[in-house]
Amino acid sequence: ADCDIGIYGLAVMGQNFALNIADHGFKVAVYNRTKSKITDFMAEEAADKPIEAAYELQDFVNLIRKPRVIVLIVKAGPATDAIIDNLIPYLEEGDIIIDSGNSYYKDTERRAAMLTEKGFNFLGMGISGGEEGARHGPSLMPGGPSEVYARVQPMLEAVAAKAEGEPCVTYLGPGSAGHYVKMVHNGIEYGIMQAIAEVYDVLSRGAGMGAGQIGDIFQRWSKGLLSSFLVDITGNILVYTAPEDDKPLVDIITDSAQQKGTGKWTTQDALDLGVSVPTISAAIEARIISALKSERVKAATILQGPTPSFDGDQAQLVDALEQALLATEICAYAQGFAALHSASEEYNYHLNMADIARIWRNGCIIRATLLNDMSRAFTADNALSNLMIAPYFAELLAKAQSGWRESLKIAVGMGIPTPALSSALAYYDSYRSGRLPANLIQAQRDFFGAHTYERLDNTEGTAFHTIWQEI
Ligand code: 2AM
Repeated sequence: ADCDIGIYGLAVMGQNFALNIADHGFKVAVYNRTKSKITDFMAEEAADKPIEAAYELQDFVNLIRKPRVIVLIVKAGPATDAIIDNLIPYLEEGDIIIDSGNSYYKDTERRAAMLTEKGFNFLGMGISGGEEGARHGPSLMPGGPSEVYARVQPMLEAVAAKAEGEPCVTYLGPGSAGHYVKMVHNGIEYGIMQAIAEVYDVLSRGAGMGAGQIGDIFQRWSKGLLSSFLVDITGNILVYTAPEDDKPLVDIITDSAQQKGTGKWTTQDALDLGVSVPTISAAIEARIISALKSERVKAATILQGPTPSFDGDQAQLVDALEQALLATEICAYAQGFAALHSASEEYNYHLNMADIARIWRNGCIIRATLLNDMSRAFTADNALSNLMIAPYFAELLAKAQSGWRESLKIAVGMGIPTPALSSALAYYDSYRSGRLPANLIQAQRDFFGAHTYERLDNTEGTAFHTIWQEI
């Protein structure tokens, strides 16, 4: 029993995380339900590494030094419950289980309570960065008891991505804080991906540019304020043509997006908490509509709209869209942080927003240069009610807004849908409106349901009701 840690689950993420840990001087025990994956892994990637395999659960657990640390990197949901149940008979008091799947945060709460009750320790830890991140440094989002985190902190700091030398991992908060933060990370990711896709659509279907040309634009943008993983890979994707094809691969890919649920959970929970996350929600809805491929193809022959064409200045459109994308990204992050702010109060996570921005700077899918500035903004004020009003971001939005508005006018005129870019602008315009038309909503509610209203000229919050019309 001299392994420092056990990894349960040898799909690609698990394999890569095991290799990453082994590369940092830790001895790793590995196990997987399907035995052939263990055999293959040991014969190839893990050969010559300080990795030991077991083919039975008892042997796996025996390989690990006590108190044991076992990381689960398996399918989220019932499979995770089944695996924990199977492991329990082999565990001893004080052993630590870390669930690194994309678990729903309420499942994490439940598992933490169950395992703690039995005398075991549990951390729910989000991992982001995909296969590459798991192999060479992911962003890690752990939650649970702080003293349990302290015991695995050196190992996690060693394997996490680094940003300006600092590890992209920190203790986030109790209970399900880690999985909650990971969930919101994925919600922001959905919003940004959709915004990028809309910009591509305006340039492609709208302005008639080829994928390669648009790819060059994204590659240029990725060197500026938009510098980020998602903008960078978009540039690389758009300029790619497979050797066997005669056109860019992106042009051949079916336009139906799939989803696994973490983005949707962000919207669902935000609605429960009464937080507005319209750009994240727009992205979920856009994926849902995209999946209606055959309905859309039929409707295209029935429903009328302009045929996209653009005879304006392409360079100006490109600059305007750069501003629209920048502003929308800021709004997506602002909505995500607002969701975290409410969740932190509601679930007593005591989240430190600057820390979260800091560990998202590298390793994860939403890594972006702007996160440095977000970290600074929250360091200056952790209780910041909305990222948009931090001076640096208010200034960026002020500069971006004319291009943002211009590009949306063009998109709307051409009939190109821009749910993420438009919802972000509506979010910005609503949030900066000292007066919204909710006075009329209140009047309507009072008219048909006697729900009462308050008056601007009455500061005591008195409830008024009017008989609007004799019936
Ligand atoms: P497998 O290789 O045996 O399918 C991602 O799917 C990972 O989760 C894989 O390692 C997979 O194991 C594991 N997994 C999924 N469902 C499981 C279950 N019910 N029990 C054990 N492992 C499971």
